[in-house]
Amino acid sequence: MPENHEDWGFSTRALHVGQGPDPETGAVVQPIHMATTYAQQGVGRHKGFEYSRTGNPTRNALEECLAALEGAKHCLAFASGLGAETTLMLLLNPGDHVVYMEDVYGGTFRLFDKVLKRFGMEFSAIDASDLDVVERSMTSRTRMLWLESPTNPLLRVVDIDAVSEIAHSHGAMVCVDNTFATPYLQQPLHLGADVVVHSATKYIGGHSDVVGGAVMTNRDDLEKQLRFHQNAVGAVPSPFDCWLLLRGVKTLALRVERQSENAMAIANSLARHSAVKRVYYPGFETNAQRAVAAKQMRMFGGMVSFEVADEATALRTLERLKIFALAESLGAVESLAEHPARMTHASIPAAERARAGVGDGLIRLSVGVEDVGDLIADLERALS
Ligand code: P1T
Repeated sequence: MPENHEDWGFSTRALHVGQGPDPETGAVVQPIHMATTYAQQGVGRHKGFEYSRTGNPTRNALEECLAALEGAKHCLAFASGLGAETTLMLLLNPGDHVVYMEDVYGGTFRLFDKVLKRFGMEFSAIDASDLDVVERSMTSRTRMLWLESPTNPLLRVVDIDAVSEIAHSHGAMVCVDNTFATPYLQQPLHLGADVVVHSATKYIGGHSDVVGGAVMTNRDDLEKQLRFHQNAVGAVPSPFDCWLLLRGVKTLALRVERQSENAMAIANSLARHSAVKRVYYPGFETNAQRAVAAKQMRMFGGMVSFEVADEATALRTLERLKIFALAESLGAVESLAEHPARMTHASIPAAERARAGVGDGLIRLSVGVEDVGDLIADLERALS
């Protein structure tokens, strides 16, 4: 790896950090190291690898590359976003209190509510876009503030810099799930966060063909504990999955630029449609945190949500789409559409969903890289 990669632009790092011509063969693409174990010259004398759960050269390459993209000192790769989240949360202890943004991915809520609460951790859901609410939610036992920004599915934006200052003044660490923004659009560690989490299944992979996760941090103390847990818990990605993620990430900037442009055009077109009650897009004038989004994001991202009259209208619209696939997940080159209340956020009880503002008439779009005119025409036809 070149030594001066800190000076490189984002895409140069995406293509070259952790990778590069193989010193033995000259291959310009990172090899897939499938070996589960490594021969030792004598007990404990080896070339840096012993057993593939503990360390694998293809995974190392991915971790180096993703660390460089997020502007982080350390990255640890996992078998899924939730594998990354679970391993991270195991740093906490029974009795520890976690404050989290109320509008998060349903699977994150399920992990907190149905799994970690059983082990004595306590969770409070808040609107972290309101700084007074963040301040009031901190207790002497609060160890972590957990954010998504933009959130899933309402695309609310949190001022990462401001909330990090509040959390740190109470001795709590800040974790940002940066899945929706991607490291290309937003780098939370530079805004004061202690840890970043990704579902790499989404924009990092980018092609709907690999499930993965990652945790990044600049803190050596956290890296040491996380590295221990990565091995002790074992939710590691396969070498082939690491290779697919490395291949996907090379075009992250290109894809996200096109997706952001397409999403902005779609948000504008939906806002003019008589069947649409409300559009949620961080770059949209109606978004209360547009100024914060503009301050901390390079562009506004490829996700758009909107409300139609009711559930029946939402389901009918989704079934009539032809280019947008009716599917969970997001961040891929092809456009996807889904119904959060019945799909990605169904694990959140109806009352809590309603409190967070995730209504039955809500549709979430993951805008791909297709020709935007075709996407707008698809939506208009489905809404007619
Ligand atoms: O699916 P997995 O790789 O385990 O990642 C979980 C996850 C974590 N964080 C955010 C913000 C996410 O959106 C997800 C997964 N989300 C979906 C599958 C979805 O359609 O929203």
